[in-house]
Amino acid sequence: MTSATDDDVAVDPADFAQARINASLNPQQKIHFLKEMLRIRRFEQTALKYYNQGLMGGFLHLYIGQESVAVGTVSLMGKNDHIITAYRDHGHALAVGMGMDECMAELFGKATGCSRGKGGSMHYFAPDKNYWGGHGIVGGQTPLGLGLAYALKYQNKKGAALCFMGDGAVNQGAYHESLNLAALWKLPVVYIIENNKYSMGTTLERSSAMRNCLAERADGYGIVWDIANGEDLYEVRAKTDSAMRRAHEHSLPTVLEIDTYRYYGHSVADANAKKYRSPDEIERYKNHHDPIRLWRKRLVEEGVITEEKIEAIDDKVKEEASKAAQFAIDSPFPAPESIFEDVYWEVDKQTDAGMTGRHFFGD
Ligand SMILES: Cc1ncc(C[n+]2csc(CCOP(=O)(O)OP(=O)(O)O)c2C)c(N)n1
Ligand SMILES: [Mg+2]
Repeated sequence: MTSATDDDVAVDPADFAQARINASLNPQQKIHFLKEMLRIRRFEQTALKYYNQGLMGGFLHLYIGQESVAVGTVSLMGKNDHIITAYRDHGHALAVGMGMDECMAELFGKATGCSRGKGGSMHYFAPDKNYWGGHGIVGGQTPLGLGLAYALKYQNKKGAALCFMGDGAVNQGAYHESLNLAALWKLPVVYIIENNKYSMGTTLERSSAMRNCLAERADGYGIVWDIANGEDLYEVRAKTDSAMRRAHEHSLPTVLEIDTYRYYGHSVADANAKKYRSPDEIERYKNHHDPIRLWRKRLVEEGVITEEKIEAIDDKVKEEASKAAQFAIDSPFPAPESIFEDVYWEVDKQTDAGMTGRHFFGD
């Protein structure tokens, strides 16, 4: 098996704006993508401020720099499409429509958070939005994503499971076991590798064989793969669309590697943040490859929006993030007596599905 061909996208690869899925976009939709990327960035910048004041426990893995990946891919999700990711999960959560209040409160460990303050940054969940977390074990979400795809096929539903992971997760055994079953059972899963070039403080060069292309390993399983430039929202959407159509129409898996970059340390508490890469490298990405900056420029050039209107949207988004922080500060902590709740869904909800362990496979 080879990488995806140009036919999959059916456009001049240099101009993904003309891809089927992008040519039909109206100005409102394009502005919406900008707003969603700005929401993620402002949400996280606000969270960082309060984290540094010591108001949040646990880790805080920021997604800043990678926003186009979550927004571009999630923008293609329909009713039967599902999503699961690792601990760097704020961007995907906001992109699927989770509210800033519930997400911010979760960071503060408050009872109004999406996981009732018991999960924190790494454990956002919204099953009603087909969003299955937020997982802390590197690669741990890859067999779970496979399970989501299996359930879709089992239920004869035309959908896809989008399973995100970092470049470090491709070296986990669970991922390879998942690829094997995805190919063997022809499951509609799209593995999206967010290649931000680092696993904690370890560069790709030091951690991965075949480091020039992580997706290519899919060849070993006969799975179609592709690489996308994450700084171009049009390209992210075009290539994700091809992968999702392969899942929807043929119930087949895809591995899609998306090149991206994170500006902050692995987590905010990254003691080595300044040791494994140079400030120049970070500045270069911020100045020349920032997905929000590039999308803004593109929309202004296309005549879709003016800089003034973008500033107005940005102001609103900043206000939304500040209000969410205030909501979180004003919210109560979970009651001590609720400590045994929310550990196992089955224990909290004594249903038939719970007794047989068939939640997702039930009606
Ligand atoms: C099985 C396992 N091993 C090690 C860790 C510690 N750890 C947490 S994040 C991480 C790096 C993962 O990097 P990558 O997959 O590239 O994701 P990114 O943080 O860049 O989004 C490691 C080694 C872990 N959580 N789980
Ligand atoms: Mg990484």
